[in-house]
Amino acid sequence: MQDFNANLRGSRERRQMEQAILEHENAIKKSQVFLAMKQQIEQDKIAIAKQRQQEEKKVLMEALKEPSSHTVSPYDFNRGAPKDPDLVMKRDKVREMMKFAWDGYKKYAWGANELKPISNKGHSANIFGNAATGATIVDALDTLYIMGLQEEFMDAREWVISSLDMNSRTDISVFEVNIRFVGGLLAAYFLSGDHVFKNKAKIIADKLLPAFNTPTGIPYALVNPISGKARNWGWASGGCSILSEFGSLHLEFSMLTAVTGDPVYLDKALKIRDVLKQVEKPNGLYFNYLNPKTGAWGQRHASVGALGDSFYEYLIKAWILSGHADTDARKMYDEAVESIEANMIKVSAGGLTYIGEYKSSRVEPKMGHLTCFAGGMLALGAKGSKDEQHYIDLGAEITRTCHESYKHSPLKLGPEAFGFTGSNEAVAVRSNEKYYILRPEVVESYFIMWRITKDPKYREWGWEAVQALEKHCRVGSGFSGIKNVYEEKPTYDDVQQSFLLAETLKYLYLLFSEDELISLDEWVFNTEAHPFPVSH
Ligand code: DMJ
Repeated sequence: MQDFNANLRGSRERRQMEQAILEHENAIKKSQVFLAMKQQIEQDKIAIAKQRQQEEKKVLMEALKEPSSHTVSPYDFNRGAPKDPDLVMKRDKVREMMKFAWDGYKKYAWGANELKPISNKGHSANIFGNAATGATIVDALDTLYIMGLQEEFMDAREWVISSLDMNSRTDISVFEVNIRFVGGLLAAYFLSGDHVFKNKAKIIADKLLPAFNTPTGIPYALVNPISGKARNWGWASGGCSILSEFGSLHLEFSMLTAVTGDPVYLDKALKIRDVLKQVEKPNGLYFNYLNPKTGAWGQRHASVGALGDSFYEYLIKAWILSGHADTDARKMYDEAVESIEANMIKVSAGGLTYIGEYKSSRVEPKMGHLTCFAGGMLALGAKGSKDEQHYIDLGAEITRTCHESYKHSPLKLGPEAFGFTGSNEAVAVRSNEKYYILRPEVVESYFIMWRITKDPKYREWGWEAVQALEKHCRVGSGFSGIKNVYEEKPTYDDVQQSFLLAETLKYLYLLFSEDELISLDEWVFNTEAHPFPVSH
């Protein structure tokens, strides 16, 4: 009986084992099939991407043969050269820094999005979809042109024709591609008059259009350039789109319509504006998150820094760019600024004016480096407002506060965010806010404030920034961000952001040029500092 039971158990165990082996083998076979399918899908995607790339190149070449209805003459970059030897020296220094940053990128990271100036290799952030799409080349084009770095500009042009390809297989950010690529190419077109740039801008902008297929017309944040599938960032308040992202398309899209004659771009931008005009604005505030399916706000946070910033900038700039014809934009800007002033602008105990972060009816006494562009924006919006001097003064105060944040660091470079509580004002409190990544907003405000007020302190502050960048950020083959601006001996993040070349160095160069070079009466900068001509 014992033997019988043991046999029975033995054969049951054996059957179970055989069954397990069978299942295991089936699973292996299945995963091999899945792997083969995955490889096939990847290969198909590569094939589609290659085919698209070739088709686009053909379209580009064909378009170049045809006479264009929209033409511009090349801009004379020699205008606005300073005569004062001190200014000449300072401007030449900035030009040399640009050349250094460019040469390092060209030598070690050509075609990659950005340079790692210490490890001497390419770098890409996920905003670019992790593909090598030459963000630095496109972002730098107009700065090279303005600085008269002609050989470098022509190298960049060649690369745009032969290799600029946005058919990456991963999702790309609608906002980043718009401000850096579409904006950069359009500005290169307006300055050089070369149709290559205009046609390439259209090819890239067209890849963003599927993101607008939502019930409200508010676009998603990310789009796949091959499949056209779009989605929002997983972290953005339950599937919401972000105000600074979908609110910063108007300048580029209205310019695209102007140069191509195709109304589709401006229509998309106006649809967004309609939604924003109609949505309820408690206390007159726009919040950072909006659901593209329902048109309702998400989390009730408002900011003139991260997540909100360039939406406000684009309202006033749309008015200026249109030659003051876009009165809707002006009205929206004036009302928004009044609400920001009433709800978010505070004066610290030490007398510093700052724009705080509005979070569910409370204002956090903290300002981001990103918010520092607002000094320039407020001064730019002064003309045509109810009280011109008031807004110039407000812009000046915000700019002074941002300068304080630089002054308080031993490196004379400002942190990512700084607080206003306790006795140490305009200083970063949290350790993860002490970094500086070559951002432009503070020098951007120096530049605009200088052009509007002619107060020499803005040039002095700009020169302080040049010296600090040169002394602390210049490393190996380029410029690097710094992990903690309060450490006398800096440690580096080893990334040369493309906006150093697009914005920071461009604004500094213009700060030491005369007003005729990219006059503010004739040009409007997009949020990545790419200039577009004012419509007359
Ligand atoms: C740039 O890409 C643009 O200026 C954008 O509007 C905000 N952030 C960076 C620079 O800091």
